[in-house]
Amino acid sequence: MNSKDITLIGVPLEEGSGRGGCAMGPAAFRLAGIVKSLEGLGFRVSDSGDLRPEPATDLEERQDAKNLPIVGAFARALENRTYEKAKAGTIPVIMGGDHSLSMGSVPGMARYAAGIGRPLFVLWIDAHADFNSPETSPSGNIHGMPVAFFTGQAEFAPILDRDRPMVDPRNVFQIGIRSVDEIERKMIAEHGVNVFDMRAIDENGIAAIMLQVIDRVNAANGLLHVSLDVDFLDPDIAPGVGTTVPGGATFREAHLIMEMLHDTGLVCSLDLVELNPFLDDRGKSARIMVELTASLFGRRVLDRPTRSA
Ligand code: HAR
Ligand code: MN
Ligand code: MN
Ligand code: MN
Repeated sequence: MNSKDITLIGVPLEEGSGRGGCAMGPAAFRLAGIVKSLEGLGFRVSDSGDLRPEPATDLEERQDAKNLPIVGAFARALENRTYEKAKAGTIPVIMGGDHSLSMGSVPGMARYAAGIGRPLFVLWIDAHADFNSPETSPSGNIHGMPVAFFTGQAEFAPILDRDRPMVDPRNVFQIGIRSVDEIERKMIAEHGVNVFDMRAIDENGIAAIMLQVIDRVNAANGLLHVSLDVDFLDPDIAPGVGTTVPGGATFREAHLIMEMLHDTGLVCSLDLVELNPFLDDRGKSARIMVELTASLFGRRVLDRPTRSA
């Protein structure tokens, strides 16, 4: 999208993750200078503050989808806020919060995309596939379920309208995957999710993978929502996350993804998720996430001829 307006949406949600800390994420992103760094790139940035919904009284507590009343309330509030801010012509940047928030941000963008007649694609940058359902989840933590939810494969409660636009699982690209549960592995294959695991990155390099993704979105005249989980990065460079998995992406691999995406102009919205400031080392994970955001929105070292579509 070519908008020069960004709306920040704070989502202090941690109940999807099974531990405390992610609720401090929005404050840490602000402290790490996200507003100034985007303004420095020529954007008008409006911080819409933090969502603070009350737990939904119509959703029930259950052991296989923990804290559903509050997670569901956040999904509803965020679906709406994301949709409205996109419809107003701005680029929503969602500061999480754990990854269950994508049960709100992605459906909100799917509603927006459907309204303008374009397909929504999702780039899921994560160590995890997050394709569990309450039936398959080993933990009951909802942050392991959002992809199954927004593709319509895990409608485990009346959280959002069942007739809402879903994302076609074949329009989901996952990069950096290195921790997948047994049933999840079958599910993502069965539904045609495009998965580039760490081995694919090692064997082909990030650039070749990204060109495939970009070509697919371009060919369909799609919009691209980017969902960036801190644990995509190697724990050495980003320790501020509850679910570290060894063998993650390097600083340069992550930046190259963002730089290549910027040049396409396809990105319509961004989730920054799973940052846990309580586990961080002197703010370094918050800072690297803000730097990656800057790269996505055009920070560059030297000018380059833009790759045409
Ligand atoms: N697959 C595991 C589960 O469902 C762990 C999921 C962890 N997810 C995140 N987000 N940290 O990617 O319980
Ligand atoms: Mn995740
Ligand atoms: Mn993850
Ligand atoms: Mn199915």
